[in-house]
Amino acid sequence: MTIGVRQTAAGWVLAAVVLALLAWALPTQAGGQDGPGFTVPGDIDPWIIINEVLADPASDWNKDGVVDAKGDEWIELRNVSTMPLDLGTYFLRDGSGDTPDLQLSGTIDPDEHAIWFGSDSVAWQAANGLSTTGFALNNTGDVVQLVRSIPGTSPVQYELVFAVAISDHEADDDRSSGFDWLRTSWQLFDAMFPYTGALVPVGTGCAPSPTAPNQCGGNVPTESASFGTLKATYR
Ligand SMILES: [Ca+2]
Ligand SMILES: [Ca+2]
Ligand SMILES: [Ca+2]
Repeated sequence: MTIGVRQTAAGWVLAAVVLALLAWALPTQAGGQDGPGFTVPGDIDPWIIINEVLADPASDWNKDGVVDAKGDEWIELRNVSTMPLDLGTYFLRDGSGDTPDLQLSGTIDPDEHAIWFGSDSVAWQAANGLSTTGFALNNTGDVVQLVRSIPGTSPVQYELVFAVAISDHEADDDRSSGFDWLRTSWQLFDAMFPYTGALVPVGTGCAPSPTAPNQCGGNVPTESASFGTLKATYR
């Protein structure tokens, strides 16, 4: 599944992705939510975003000594709110089916960039008697979803929190893609395997940045309005 992420407004990206995902019918609740920098439809919770994804690893990203197509995939989340958030009810999954690939845990601080590897997913799946497929992010493109369990549902149901779409040329050896600092565009980080084609997102020559802010070219957080979060990031 490939969804264009060419739009310049992050909200637009989300709207397009979410509309495409509605057929998968995650349980819905009434009302939209507004958050920092976003006005979004439906159930989208803008306080935590999928900030960067690397779907086709060719390096030992999780530093376990082995380069593994499954274990070294990674997904970076960013807390774009102003408060610490408990991740215990959040899950990650790709576009194949409703079953989550990983339950998250711990808390994420404001502007913290937290990362989960395919190996984390495998470990969680093994511990829960599930098939150990990991995230299984398709190298021809995929959708990555952050979902949250709905309290009181049995069997447990999930609501969509955030989703991004990765296209074929983004899911190639050690290329990641993600939002710029202001979350206004979706960029390709292809320093390790330059992309010279014309598809968007186009090549930037910038490097993947697991657990760090996505900064690329002039795309550095310099606005005075974000000084507080900037300070928090580098404290
Ligand atoms: Ca993959
Ligand atoms: Ca590894
Ligand atoms: Ca990053």
